[in-house]
Amino acid sequence: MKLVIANKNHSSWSLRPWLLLTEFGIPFEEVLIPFGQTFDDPAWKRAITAFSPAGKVPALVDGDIKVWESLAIMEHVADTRPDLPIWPQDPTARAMARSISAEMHAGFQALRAACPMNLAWVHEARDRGPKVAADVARISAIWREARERFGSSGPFLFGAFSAADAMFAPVTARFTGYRIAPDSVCAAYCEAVQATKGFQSWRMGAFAEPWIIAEDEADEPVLTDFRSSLRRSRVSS
Ligand SMILES: N[C@@H](CCC(=O)N[C@@H](CS)C(=O)NCC(=O)O)C(=O)O
Repeated sequence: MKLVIANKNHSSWSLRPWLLLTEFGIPFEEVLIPFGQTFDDPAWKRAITAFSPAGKVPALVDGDIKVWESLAIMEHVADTRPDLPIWPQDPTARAMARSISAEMHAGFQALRAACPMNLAWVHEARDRGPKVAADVARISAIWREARERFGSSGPFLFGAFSAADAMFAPVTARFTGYRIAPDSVCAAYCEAVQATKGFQSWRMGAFAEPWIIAEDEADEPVLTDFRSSLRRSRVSS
């Protein structure tokens, strides 16, 4: 299998299936096609369209089969690996996991627009308006409900890591990067996702990237820049 992705620092949709495959130990070849200066760079579009008719990342190529859209990729992985608990086994938990993953896939535009994913940067906490607050409230309600009803066997939404956690992983990065900490349950959940080997490895890849996509950066002060700190520590050691 080939998973086609873009910049690890910025491409939140790419992170989702990458993390799923990595956490479940499913072998795949990573094909990273860096964005150009902007998201509609024609050379990037041409390159990505060879893998995805939608012209977006992520895209999965499994032999002759092409799958695009992060959620469809996860379903394809679940279909092809029925031996793995990609979705929770319990039907009630699985129904909720699928519903909240679809809700994530289709929603939370206010949070996504106001707080673009940039793993290298941490911004100051501030009021980002009622629509972002409503998204944050709904996401925290989802996380609290899943943790309370189904999460007793582990630190993830349904106990063990599942596709639902992969779907929400970039949101945990936004909560950290924009210092959104609604409550201790959500803070602990963000920590658990970011402590996975997969997330850590993706983040190190992101820190090693030189690219910044100006149109996708929040226009506000950066409190911490992990990439420059990393470069400084490499130079001084
Ligand atoms: N709904 C899609 C969203 C994919 C998406 O918007 N990907 C972004 C990168 S994170 C992209 O390819 N942007 C380039 C563009 O829109 O031209 C999915 O779930 O895969």
